[in-house]
Amino acid sequence: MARSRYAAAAVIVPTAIALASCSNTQPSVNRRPQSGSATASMVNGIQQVTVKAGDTYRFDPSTITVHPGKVQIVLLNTGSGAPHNWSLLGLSVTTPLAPSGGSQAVTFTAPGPGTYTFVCTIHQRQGQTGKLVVLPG
Ligand SMILES: [Cu+2]
Repeated sequence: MARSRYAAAAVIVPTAIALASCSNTQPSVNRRPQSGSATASMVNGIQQVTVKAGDTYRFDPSTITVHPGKVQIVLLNTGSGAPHNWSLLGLSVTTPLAPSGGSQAVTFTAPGPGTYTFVCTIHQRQGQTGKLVVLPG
């Protein structure tokens, strides 16, 4: 038992040093981890995913997997502060800003197979980003 705990600590220490070395240039909010992944579920023939965003400036889930076809993203703002939106970078797919406690949605046709970045356009610099994975076929 003690032996395995020691081994785990040895693995963690170099990571902590690496994170500390870049902390001078990044505000602490940027080091919050991304979390969660989801595969869209079919609702009335449209793949639907609900994404939460709150006061931590993170999307949950931050990785969304869809198949080709129509996709609807429903953004819930679970925070008590800033509004958020959900925007697929490089494509004209953006929800309106959802205020604290509110929700907004956008429906679009999935782009070709690949991995795309989505952001909150007003908190992108604070790391409010995620990945949309479009599967082939
Ligand atoms: Cu935001």
